[in-house]
Amino acid sequence: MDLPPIEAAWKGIVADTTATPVKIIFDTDMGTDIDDAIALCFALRRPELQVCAITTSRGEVEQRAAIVSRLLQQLGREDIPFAPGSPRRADGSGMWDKPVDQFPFAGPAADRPPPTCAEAQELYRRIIPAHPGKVWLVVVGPMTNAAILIRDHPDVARELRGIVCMGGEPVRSTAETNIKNDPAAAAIVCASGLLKFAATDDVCMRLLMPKPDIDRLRQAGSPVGRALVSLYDLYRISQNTKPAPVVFDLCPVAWLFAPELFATKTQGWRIAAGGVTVPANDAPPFAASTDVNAVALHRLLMDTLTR
Ligand SMILES: [Ca+2]
Repeated sequence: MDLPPIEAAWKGIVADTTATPVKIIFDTDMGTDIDDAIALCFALRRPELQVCAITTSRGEVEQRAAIVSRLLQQLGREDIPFAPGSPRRADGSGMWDKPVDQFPFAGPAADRPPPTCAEAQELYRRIIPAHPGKVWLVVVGPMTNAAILIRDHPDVARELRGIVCMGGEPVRSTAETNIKNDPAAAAIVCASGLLKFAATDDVCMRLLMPKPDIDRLRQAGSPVGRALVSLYDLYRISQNTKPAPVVFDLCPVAWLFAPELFATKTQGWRIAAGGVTVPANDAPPFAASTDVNAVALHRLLMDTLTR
């Protein structure tokens, strides 16, 4: 870590792990890659965390919300409110990236609960002010919904404890997918001062979930294991660029209660053309990951999902 704990606390860029469970809203582009569902299941099973709501992003937000609905139903967590987010980017442009391959998991609409609210912002306005200064927004897709909250409902955004995200790649100067999918949204979030931790692409890449892990889930036969294997089998049909799932989205969730698993560098970002994240001295600081104890975090993940 580049910051001693007291200095980090003074800067407000550590989670308050003494006030557990940490309340989170999970904002996800679930349905394309598999790591969103893995990270959500992890969060639901951690006693240190309380998932207060789930919202969706990256176009096809209704399909992604339908997957969330079925997943919550299968896990017996229909008490958790969820809503689709904005189908358009923060600047109003249309967004289409990749098909929602896992949508068949959702099954018929009549067999699963409908969204709690018509739209994510309504859910944010309901949940965040009810727990002022307590709720973290965990953004593991494009930052669209967070940016719209900050821009259109700043009084509600100010009542967040903070935002953590999976996104950005300040080392290699390439555009990471979540930032690239809505650069205008990322610019709003990075300028807001609300971002406290970013799990960067180069660091998250170190967290793999190879086939023996999937086999363990399959053998576990638990509701979590069955749901994740069902989603994984749909994901495997289409994906062909990775040797195994990379569990990107686990990182910001884990940081909220186990920040010691990460090394970080305090920096701010500006968003350059195409969604490249560039360190900038005049941007509000947050903790950007520079390393992760991948062995310990992988063990924590598998213990949590299979116990
Ligand atoms: Ca994601």
